[in-house]
Amino acid sequence: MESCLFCKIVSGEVPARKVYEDDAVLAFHDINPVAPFHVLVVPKVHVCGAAEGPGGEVWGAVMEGAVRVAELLGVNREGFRLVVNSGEQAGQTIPHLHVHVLAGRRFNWPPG
Ligand code: DGP
Repeated sequence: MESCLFCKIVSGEVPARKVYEDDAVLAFHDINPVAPFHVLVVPKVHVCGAAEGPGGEVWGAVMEGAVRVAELLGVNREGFRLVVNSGEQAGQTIPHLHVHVLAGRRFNWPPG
C-alpha cells in the first residue's frame, strides 16, 4: 500500500535497522524503544491489523519470525514478550500488522 509507513520500510523506501528477513516477514528495531530490545515483525504483504483476520499463513509467518528474532537477540531463554496492538483503543498507531518483540527487562502484568 503506497501510503503505508511499514510498506515503505519493507520496500526500502524508508530506512530501518533490520534484524531479520525472510520471504514473508521483515523485522526491524522500533524507532521508539520501550525496552532494551524492541523489535517489530511485520508481514511483507499489507494487512491492516489483527482485526482484519490475517489468516494462518500470515500469523504463522509473523509469530515464527518473532521467535526467530528472540533467538537472534539471544533473549529466548531469559524471556521476552510478544505484543500485538489492535485498534486505536489498544494503542495501535500504525495500520499495518506488527508484532512487538520486547525483552531485556522485567515486564509487569497486567499491562498498562
Ligand atoms: P503500535 O503503537 O502498536 O502501532 O506500534 C507502532 C510502533 O512503530 C511504535 O512502537 C513506534 C514504531 N514506529 C513508528 N514509526 C516508525 C518508523 O518510522 N520506524 C521505525 N523503525 N519504527 C517506527
